[in-house]
Amino acid sequence: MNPPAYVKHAKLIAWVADMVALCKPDQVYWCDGSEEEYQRLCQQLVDAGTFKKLNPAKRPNSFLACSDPSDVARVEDRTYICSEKKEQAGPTNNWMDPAEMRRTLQPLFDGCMKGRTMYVVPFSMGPLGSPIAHIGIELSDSAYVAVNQRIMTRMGKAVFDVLGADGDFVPCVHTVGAPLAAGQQDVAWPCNATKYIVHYPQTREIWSYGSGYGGNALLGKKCFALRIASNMGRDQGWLAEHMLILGLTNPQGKKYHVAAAFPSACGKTNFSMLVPPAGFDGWKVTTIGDDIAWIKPNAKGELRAINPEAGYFGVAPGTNFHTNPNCMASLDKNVIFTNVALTDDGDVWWEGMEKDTGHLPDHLIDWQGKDWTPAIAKETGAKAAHPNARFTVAATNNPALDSAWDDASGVKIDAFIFGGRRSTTVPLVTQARNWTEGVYMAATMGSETTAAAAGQQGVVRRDPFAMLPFMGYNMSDYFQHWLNMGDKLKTSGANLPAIFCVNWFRKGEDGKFVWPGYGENMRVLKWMIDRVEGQAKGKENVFGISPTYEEITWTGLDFTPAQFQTVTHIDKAAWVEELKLHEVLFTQLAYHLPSELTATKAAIALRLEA
Ligand code: SAT
Ligand code: MN
Repeated sequence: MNPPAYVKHAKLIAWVADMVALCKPDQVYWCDGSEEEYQRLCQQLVDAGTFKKLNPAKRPNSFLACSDPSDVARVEDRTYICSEKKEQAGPTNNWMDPAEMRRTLQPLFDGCMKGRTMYVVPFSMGPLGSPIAHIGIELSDSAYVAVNQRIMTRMGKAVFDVLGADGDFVPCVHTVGAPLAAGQQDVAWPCNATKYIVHYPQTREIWSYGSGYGGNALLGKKCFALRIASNMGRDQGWLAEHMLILGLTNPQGKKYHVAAAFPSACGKTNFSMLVPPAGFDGWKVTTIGDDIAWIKPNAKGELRAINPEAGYFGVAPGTNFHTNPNCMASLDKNVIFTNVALTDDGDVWWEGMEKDTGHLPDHLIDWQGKDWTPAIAKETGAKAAHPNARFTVAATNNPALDSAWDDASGVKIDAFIFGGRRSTTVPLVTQARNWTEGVYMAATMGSETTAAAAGQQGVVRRDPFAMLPFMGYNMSDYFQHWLNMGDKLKTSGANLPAIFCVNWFRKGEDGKFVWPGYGENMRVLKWMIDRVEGQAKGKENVFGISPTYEEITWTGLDFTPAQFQTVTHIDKAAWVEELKLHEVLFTQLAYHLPSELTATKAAIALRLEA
């Protein structure tokens, strides 16, 4: 129960005591982050039936967890931003008055950990002690959360050294919402049908109830690193973004850093681990982060970025040696898999792996524990792995890990990329002519929804900056924050990063993707670097600058000018419709919407008419 002697932070100790009094766990366990502890907790999860240990000859030190079928993704409609006023949360967030929310949660949290252990999980988002990093303490009654947090964050004892006696931390309370009565048998994946994922931006607190899954439960990720951190960033003059960060080194050894925003499950992990295709000898892509970037301007006006996470919680289905060889190599040991299928020899399998082996397995146990065979799949359409099945793996497993990934001062961002999943309308790549036009592109991004969130898939929704589910305050104020950041950097005389918008997902008349994607995206990256270096002229279109066919390096790929036309052409009629949808968004976001954005839209409309 008592904190270890190395915890010197009176306020933290008092808060934990308060939470123990509220949640009433049977035991309190302070995580130290050691390997011994990790092994012990994993074994405990095996004994509880939550984890299955995989065949060590096939997947050393790896485990499979299968969740309750009702608890497989983030629950956006149960996610709340409880700022003081509704306008501060803005029209894109669920809001409840903080006092009312506290009254709602109080009875739910009262005794919620009965019969369970409360794990005290100290973690740093970002390199320990980095000026860009911040600390959180998660209290959770889930050992699954504790072991995942050890991979996903810098978790353990050393955090208390950084925190000292009075350092700042974000308090995060998480419960699966399934107290156990005396003698009651636990289930393999406890959770509750009632779920609340609650953020109090003013007091920088996170309270999560009822789910054990991913972004609902690993509170360092979306809850802290995006929703709470976006508030910190606005107040303190930095950016918390849903972006991967990659390093790109050219054959001459010059290195660039690119941060790219895509909605969940649109290939950020693949892009961050990209292997350059044939014809790009001497080019190297290295990973700094695959999901989240914290970006702070330094004294020189450079934007310095860190990856606040220490691991990847990536989508397994679709991952194979063609789409992401570095990721497959990362997954060969020390992995926690969630909701993939189990093979008869104790390994894992998911849809997409048949592309590597050339055939489907004869038999599997699917993510719900049922028999799976190709015949059953054909008849019922049953997926062996849930479409949002995930792996949790340490960044240090990644063979393409950037040497600066753990650098406390971050890396300098040279370009931003914003990408949605759109089967029509949006061309392969466009560069904004200036910062404001870039912010406009990011603000009006649209994307077809994916399995990363519970609900209908494949419908186009506006997803500004790929932040729609992760914005911790009013979206329009966030646009303003980006515009202000540009102004500030300009006045400091710094070179602003270039801004590009991409769409890998355009489809042809046959309904198939036209652009080959994956490693071939290197061709687009190279054009971006040529633009940054002033070596590609590009051509102006109604809303930015796009490449000519000749400006793209095509060595090793058979991609005709006609195909290029299909993925790049701007259909004026479609854009007239698209602008109407921007108008719908701007009407929704009218409160505090920066006038620069409406002016940019008007300018595009004029060019469309011309
Ligand atoms: O479940 S998570 O929120 O962690 C993953 C995602 O949506 O990208
Ligand atoms: Mn994400």
